[in-house]
This record gives sequence, C-alpha cells and structure tokens, in this order.
Amino acid sequence: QLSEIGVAGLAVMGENLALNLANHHFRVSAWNRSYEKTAAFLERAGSLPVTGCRTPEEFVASLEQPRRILLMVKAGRAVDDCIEAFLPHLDPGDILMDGGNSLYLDTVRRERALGERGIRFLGVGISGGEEGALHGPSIMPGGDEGAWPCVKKYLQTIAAQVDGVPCCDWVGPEGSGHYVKMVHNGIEYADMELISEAYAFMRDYLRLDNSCMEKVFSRWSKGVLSGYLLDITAQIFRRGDPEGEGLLLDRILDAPGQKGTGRWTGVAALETGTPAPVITDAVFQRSLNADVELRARGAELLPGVESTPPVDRTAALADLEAALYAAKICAYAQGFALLAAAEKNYGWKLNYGGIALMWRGGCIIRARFLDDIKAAYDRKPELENLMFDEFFRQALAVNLPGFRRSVAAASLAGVPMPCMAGALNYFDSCRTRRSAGNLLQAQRDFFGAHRYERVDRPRGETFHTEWI
Ligand code: NBP
Repeated sequence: QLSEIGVAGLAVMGENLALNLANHHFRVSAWNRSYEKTAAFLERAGSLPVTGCRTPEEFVASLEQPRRILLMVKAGRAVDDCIEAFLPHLDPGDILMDGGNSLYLDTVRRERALGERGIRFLGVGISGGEEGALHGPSIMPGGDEGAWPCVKKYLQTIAAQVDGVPCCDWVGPEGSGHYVKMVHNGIEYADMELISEAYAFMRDYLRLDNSCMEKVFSRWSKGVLSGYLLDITAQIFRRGDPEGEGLLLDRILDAPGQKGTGRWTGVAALETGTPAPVITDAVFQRSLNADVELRARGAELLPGVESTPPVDRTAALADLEAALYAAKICAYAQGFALLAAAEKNYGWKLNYGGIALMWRGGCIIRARFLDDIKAAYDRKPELENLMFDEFFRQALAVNLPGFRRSVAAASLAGVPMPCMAGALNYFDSCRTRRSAGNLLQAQRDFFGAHRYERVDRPRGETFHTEWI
C-alpha cells in the first residue's frame, strides 16, 4: 500500500516528525540523503507504518497521488538540491512542503518556480524543537492555498493541541508561513533577552543568590508571564553542575550563539521601516555578549558605577515583574507590526488572531499571554498596534511605574538592559504627539535640500528654505 505522506531529511526534526505522523497511524515514507539515518529511523520506528527509501525515485514512487512530501533538510542549498532530485519524478498537482527554517524570500522564489511546473509548494514554519516535532509542534503553513485541504489533516493532527484547537492553521500565500515563523523567532529572541536582562538585574544589582532567583522565576512563571520560556528558566535554576559543585548555569560561558532567524527578522524590520527595537536589540545583544574578549577589555578600560543607592529588594522585584510584562507587550506589538508590514508589502492577508492561536502551544514562545493577544484581535481585527487594545492599554498603565523605575534603576546601577530600555522608549515614542522629528527635518533640509512639510499646511505640500 502506498504511503500517504513522505518525509525527506531524517535529522532530529525530520525523524521526529515522521514518527509523530506514524504514531498518528498515517502511512509514512522516509528518505534521507545518506542511508544510515534512514536505517536508524526504521529501527526506531519498529512496527509503525513506515517505509524507508534509498533513492528519491523510490521515495516518490512510494507515495499515493497527489503526493505529499515534507522536506526537513537544512535551510538553504539543501532544499534546492532536494527539489532538484525529486522534480523529475513528480507529477503536476503533487505537493512539496518545506518544513525547515527557510528564509521566506527563498520560499517565494521556490513557490513561483515550482508553480510554473504545476507543483504545489508550501513553506511550512515549524517550531518546537525536537521534542515538539515528536509530540506536537506549532505549524505555520503558507503558500499555494489549493494544496492546503490536501495536507491539512496531516499537519493539524500532528500539531500541538490547546483546548482542543490545533496549533496549526492556514497562514496565507507565498512565503507567509515562513515569514510568520521568522517573526516568531524574532519574538523568541526578544522574550529570551528580556528574561535574561531580568536575571542580570537580580544578580548584579539586587545581588540575589541563585535559590532566591529560582523562587522569583518560579513565582513569575505561574502569573501573567506564565509560559514555556519562564518555566524552563526556573528549571535551569534547579540544575546542578554534572561536573562538580554548584549550579550548572554558573559554569556556562556567557557567549550566546544564533542561527540567523533573529537577524532575518531584524533585516525585515529595517527593510520595511518597521520599528522593532526590542527584537533587533535582542539580536545585537547576542552578538555583543558573544564577543567575550571585547567585554573583558571593556571591563578593564571603561569606567563603571562607583556606588548604587540602597535598594528595597521586595519593591524592586515587584517593579521588575511589571517591567518584564510591559516590555513583553511592547515586543509582541513590534512582532505583530512586522506581520502587518509584510501584509502591506506583499499583499498577503494574515489572520493575526489565528497566528496567536498557533503560537499558544508546541512552540518556544507559548504562553498564556497569547490568549490575550487572540482576544485583542477578536475585538478588533484591524488593530493598528497591539498596545492600543483596551486590555493591553490597561495592562501597560498598571505596570508602567514599575517599568520606568526598573529601567531607571538598571541605568543608574550600570546594568545593561537594552531590550527593556528599548521597549520603554518604543512605548514613549508611540505616545509622543510632537516628536523631535521637526529638528531632524530641518537638518536634512539645511544640508541636503531634502524639503520639509509644515504643521500649518496640508500633508504632502513641501518646502525648502535657504538656511544660510
Ligand atoms: P539539519 O538542519 O541539521 O539538517 C540536516 C539534514 O539535512 C540531514 O538530513 C542532511 O542529510 C540534510 N541535508 C544536508 Br545538511 N544537505 C543536503 C543536501 N544537499 N541534500 C539533501 N539533504 C541534505 O537538521 P534538523 O536540525 O533536523 O533541522 C531540519 C530543518 O528544521 C532545518 O531547516 C532547521 O533549521 C529546522 N528546524 C530545526 C529545529 C531544531 O530544533 N533543530 C527547530 C525548528 C526548525 P545527511 O544526513 O545526508 O547529511
């Protein structure tokens, strides 16, 4: 009997997704460039309904028509190589899905090129790491909409389920699935950095010990900030060093890595002129922190803070929780603004509430907070900015004093919190009716005759002044 779906690429993600499909009783074919991974997969799958294939031709031939193939290979060249290998064996109407972390612009290109050959291409963002892949990831499919009914059952069945709702729904045309996944990762960068900044504040300013911080993170993870990232943070504070005394965290080099999806989000923000400072600062801060030598030299050469005023730790912790929550609202507002920018740029129609639902389970940024975002877009689907929703406006108002005090205290203590401060500046900029942009326009007109508009004339009418 032919298989219902094929998975190509059997590294951690592909293998686990194939097992997830087979565990749900779907007949699965599997192929990997090098056969060892296929053999290992067949052994792991045991009696599940799987077929291992040695060649692309054998793989394609093992699938019922229209064929459904999920590519789970390294983003970039490998995806094009696989497409090239499968293409001669495919028929019009067959469906290729790229489930890797591909750049959405590559997906747009591939969908167009394959569409001309009658092959239906989907860019499918998948989040949740290897555990998610096996037990239920968040899945964000976009591309050729005609293919969606043919793959919906498979993707929605293996996705995470929250309150009986699958964390997988149709996102939109072209590269929108991968774009939404990219923005998800940008928000993930911001979320992680904000939590890390709260840690720096507690460790370096409040001088709390690890057990105290564990209690704080555990408490926060049960409140409005409840979600996967705070949950694992609390767990990290309970993990001893397997090689000796003390907490493992204290032995980990403070040089973070990154694979590029945060950077892509930053590039998309710059290219579309969409302010997303919490996300871009999170990317920059990873780079800055990764430069251990620069920071060591800076610690020797640059002046520090002589002394910090006495602090009420209980009050400061309450403020910090408020700051983390308010900054998170700003970060998500920026992420959703990036979605809106893509909608405008590419003419995609995106379902923001649906996207929030897809992120409620299976993925790294899953959190209670996403229900509030869904509710906000239900109240007003064309919401201009998440911060303008009545629930979030109220939440910001309540948490603002603590937010300001935390950023100010960190600044006075010399503890870097670029994302928290960036979030606050974003908030304040968004509520500034008369900005300093008038001076900037004057400067531009002064040196470059770039012209300016006047407050007392209609928009679009421009002026130039001979300044000297
Ligand atoms: P990797 O990203 O490490 O890719 C390894 C797979 O790509 C292997 O199956 C490898 O085959 C195959 N491959 C390569 Br490399 N070059 C190839 C080529 N030219 N032709 C055919 N196959 C090729 O695997 P992964 O970590 O499972 O991730 C798969 C995708 O999912 C990636 O796009 C990743 O960014 C994304 N993703 C990963 C995670 C995660 O937590 N790991 C989470 C979410 C999304 P080989 O065995 O023959 O070398």
